[in-house]
Amino acid sequence: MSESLKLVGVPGSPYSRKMRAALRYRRIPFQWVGAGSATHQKLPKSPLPLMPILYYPTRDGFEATSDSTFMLKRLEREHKERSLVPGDPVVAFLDHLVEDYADEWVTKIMFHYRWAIAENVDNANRMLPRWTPVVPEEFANAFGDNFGKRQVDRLYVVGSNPTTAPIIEASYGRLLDILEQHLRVHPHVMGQRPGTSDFGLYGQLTQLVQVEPSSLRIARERAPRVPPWCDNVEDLSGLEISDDGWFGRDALPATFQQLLAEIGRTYAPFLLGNAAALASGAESVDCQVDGTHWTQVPFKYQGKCLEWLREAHAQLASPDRKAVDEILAGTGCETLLA
Ligand SMILES: N[C@@H](CCC(=O)N[C@@H](CS)C(=O)NCC(=O)O)C(=O)O
Repeated sequence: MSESLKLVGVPGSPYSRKMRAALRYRRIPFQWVGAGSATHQKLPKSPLPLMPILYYPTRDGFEATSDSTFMLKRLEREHKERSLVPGDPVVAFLDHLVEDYADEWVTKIMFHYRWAIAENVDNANRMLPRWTPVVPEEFANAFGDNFGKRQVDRLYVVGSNPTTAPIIEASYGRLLDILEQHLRVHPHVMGQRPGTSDFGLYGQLTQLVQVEPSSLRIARERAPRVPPWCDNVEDLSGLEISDDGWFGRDALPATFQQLLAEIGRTYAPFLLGNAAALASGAESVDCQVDGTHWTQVPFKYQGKCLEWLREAHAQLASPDRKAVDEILAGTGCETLLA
C-alpha cells in the first residue's frame, strides 16, 4: 500500500487544526503525526521552522511542505472531490479574503489572548507541553520559562501591546457577534458547505474557544453557537454536500457582509499600514485601526499576503472583478484593492 500524506502538528497550533480538519472534511487519507514524536523525527527536516508540516510521499522518501494556504491550494490541484473553493470566482475571491483575515488578523487575537493575559499564559504553559504524550514532567514544568517566555516576548511581533489590546479585544467581540448571528441561519461561513475560510476561522477559534480560559468564557457567554460549531468542524468527514452548497454572489447574507465590513475595519487598515512601513523601510508600522493608533514591527509575510490578494483580484475576469468591487464597496476592504 502506498504511503499516505503525513501532517505534523500539535492541537495547540491553530494552523495545524485548520489543516487536520480540512483533510478530514475532504476525505483525503493522511496520518496525524505529533510534532516532536519519534515518527516526526524520522521525517526530513522542514524548510521553515513552522507548524503544520504536510509531508508528501515521494519515490525515495517524503517531501516536506509548509504554509497552510498553499497546502490547501496544492490539495485542490491534486484532489477534485469535496473542493473547498467555491465554483463562482467572485465568491471564491471573497472566501480567500476571509481565509486570509482569519490566518493573519484573527491569529493576532489568538496570540494576544494566549500570551498577553496572565490567566491564559499560566494555562498555556500548563497545557501546551502536555499535548506531547508522556512528556517528562520536568520538561513540562520548565516549558513556561522557555517557550512560554519566548512567546510573551514575541507579542510585539503580532502587534499586541497596551495601546492595541482594546482594538484586538473589541474585534474579537464583534467577530463572535457576527458569527453567532450567521450560524443561527447558516451551518458554515460560506453557506451549506464550507470554504477555505471556514477552516481558517475554525483553526484560530479552536484555541480561543477551547483553550484560553478568558476568551473561552467570553465566547460561551456572547456567542454560544461558536464553540459547538468548532466542535463540529473538527471532523466534517461525514458531511453530505451538494455542488451548489456555497452562497451565490447575489445571495450573500447580511451577516457575511458584516464580516466583510469587520475585515475592512481592522485587517485592511493594518495590511495597508504594514505595506507602507515595509515599502519605506520604517522600523515600525504606525497606522490607525478602528480609530486608534496601531503600532508594531513590520511583518514581511503579511506584505506578501496583500500582494497575493491584489494578484488574485487582478486575475479575475473583468465582469467578476466588477462584481467583487460592487460587493466590497463601502466595507473598507476596497481600500486593499484600489
Ligand atoms: N502561514 C503559516 C503560519 C504557520 C505558523 O505560524 N505556525 C505556528 C504554530 S500555529 C508556528 O509554527 N510558529 C512558530 C513558532 O511559534 O516558533 C501557515 O498558514 O501555515
